[in-house]
Amino acid sequence: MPTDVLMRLAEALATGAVRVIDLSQTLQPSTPVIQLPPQFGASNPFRIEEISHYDDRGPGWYWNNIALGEHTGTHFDAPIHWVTGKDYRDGYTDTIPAGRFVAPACVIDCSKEAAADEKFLLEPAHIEAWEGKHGRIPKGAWVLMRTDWSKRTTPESFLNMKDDGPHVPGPSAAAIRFLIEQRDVNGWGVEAVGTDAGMAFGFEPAFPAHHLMHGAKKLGLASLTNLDQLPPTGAVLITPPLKIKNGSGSPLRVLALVAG
Ligand code: 23J
Ligand code: MN
Repeated sequence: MPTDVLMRLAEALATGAVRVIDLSQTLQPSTPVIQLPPQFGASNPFRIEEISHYDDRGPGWYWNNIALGEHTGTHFDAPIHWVTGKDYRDGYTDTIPAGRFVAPACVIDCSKEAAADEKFLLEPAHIEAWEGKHGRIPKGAWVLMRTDWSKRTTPESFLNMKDDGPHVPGPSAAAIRFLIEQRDVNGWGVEAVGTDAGMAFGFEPAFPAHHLMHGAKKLGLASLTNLDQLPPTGAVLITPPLKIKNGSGSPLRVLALVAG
């Protein structure tokens, strides 16, 4: 019986006592991309183009060229993404300390609330009610908002754009402030296209999950899936972005280690 902690982890993975759950969407040309008002620059959708497929362009190999915006599909938001984080030299995808890419997760289930109200906002009172059942959010943890939004499989229903803006659930500014100031989290993750609520352009401050989290060197994860397969506490996330020089974020594979 191995006693070293990592050898015990390896054995638990081999026996299935610890499972790996993929929290990433499949990246494809139809992957929804955030839509900002037309006066702002636009993020490109995912594109893929075959180089060769065991054919006269390459008889023994298959490969593709890809192109995409940094914030496409399941993706990571680096602190430098927002103007409030612009002076953090360790806030780019290539300079964030790698230790921050492995951290525990607290999952707050807001699926019933989001089903009843597409503009549901998580407030500090919801977080404190969650802590009453599951314990205090530890320093350095990810906090993930489960909404079951990833079960919306058409781009239209996922983005849910209405005349007054996207009707998409997310955090209030007060909830984000609480997670930073009272809990010192690693970052904030959601199932929706961006870490902020759909109507967050009108919040004070605008886009608080970006403005406040990144201003505090915190990280973001967007377009997560399978959050319904995670326990409220106890999962460990592995979330390394691509090491893009001066990158503001990147698509990534998000893995959760779950015991039992
Ligand atoms: C740029 C501007 C506003 C937003 C975003 C990007 C994102 O959600 C993102 O993917 O970081 S809200
Ligand atoms: Mn982003």
